[in-house]
Amino acid sequence: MLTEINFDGIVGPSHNYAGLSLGNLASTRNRGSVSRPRDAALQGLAKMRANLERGLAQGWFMPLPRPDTRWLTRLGTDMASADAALRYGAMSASSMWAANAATVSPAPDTADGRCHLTVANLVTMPHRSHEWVDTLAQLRLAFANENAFAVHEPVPPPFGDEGAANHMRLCAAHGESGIEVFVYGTSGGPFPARQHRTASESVARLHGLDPARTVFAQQSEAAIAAGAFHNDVVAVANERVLFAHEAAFADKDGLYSELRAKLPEIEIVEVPESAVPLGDAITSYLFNAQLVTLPTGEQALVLPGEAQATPSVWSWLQGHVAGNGPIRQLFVHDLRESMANGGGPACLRLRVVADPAMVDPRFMVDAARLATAEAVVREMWPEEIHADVLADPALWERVVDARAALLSKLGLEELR
Ligand code: SUG
Repeated sequence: MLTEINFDGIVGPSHNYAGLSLGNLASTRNRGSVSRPRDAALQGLAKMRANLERGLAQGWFMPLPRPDTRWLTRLGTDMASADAALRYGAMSASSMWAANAATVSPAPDTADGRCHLTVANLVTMPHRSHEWVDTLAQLRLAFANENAFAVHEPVPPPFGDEGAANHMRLCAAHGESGIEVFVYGTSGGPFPARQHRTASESVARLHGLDPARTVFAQQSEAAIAAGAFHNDVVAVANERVLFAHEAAFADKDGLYSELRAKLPEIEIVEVPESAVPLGDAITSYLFNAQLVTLPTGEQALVLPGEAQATPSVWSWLQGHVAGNGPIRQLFVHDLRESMANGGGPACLRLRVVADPAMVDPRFMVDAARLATAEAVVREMWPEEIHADVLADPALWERVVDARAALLSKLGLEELR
């Protein structure tokens, strides 16, 4: 039975605000702020529990090893002597944003009938460029069943690939064959375009997608320049619904007509600039909501608190649910620790359409396993991290021990 499973990244114990992501306005704005790793992880786990209680299939990924001493070794240094930029990079908890772990093509879309995953190389940002090694190890464990899954190595540099954050799938129902939309950037004004078209095309080839059911669309330069460093900051799709800001795409009319031709039942919900200015969409993360299909068949948005706190956004949403639009319910979550680094509800999860029975059960979540993870987080995760403390060996040790405790409680020691 094919189901959409949301795999959320558990926020790691080194979560901090080092301001490493140029073009991600929240990351830059919060540089040097005091982070709260324990609250951050609990906020993420609370979202997982709520989605589970809503009847959605939920999985998770473990935090990656931090500090990443193997990366520093390859750079000829270590935590004691590395400069601050490399030390911050080695301590980053950025793998929490699982939407950047991989691009996923479910079995009904691929030539060999398996679900294909390509780990993202994340080459544009140094602090994220070393995630893929440990993410790949984790994907190979979670999706080890070769009858159901094919897990690919990253597309080689210099072709930047940021995974599912720049990929949307439209279909009549998750278990049916879909249209896969790859969104790439060419320029972003002062900011980098992180997803390269060559990378997107490579992933589509590796996954064995039907070219007639694959679409490549350019992200608008204005959106990147305004802070939409990934497409999922300005657009999200679920089944037959595409929910996007008017300014998301370079050629929206061309894209919409191509999509309508390929999937006649598509419903495009476009939010105009006059109702929600692009700047409000980006600070509120309206489009970085999880757009999900509830067991009733209704679609719902899982939103960050910032969406409710932004008047233009909240009034647009209230108007939509009061009318006949396809989004019928709104759920709001406090994810402010992740949001302060530019990561909303949709960034925190990787969608995999698969049979949950084919996934390594240690990566599937239930209430008891959530309680286990919460207990470890409450006991072991640092309460606060000031950016200057990232140089303190006692913190490095604490982060290593906290992750080790989690892996051991969840039976995942082989990821150490
Ligand atoms: O890559 N932030 C992440 C946020 C990723 C959000 N993901 C999606 N949109 N899918 C990024 O910019 C901040 C790290 C720092 O500043 O310390 C960071 O990496």
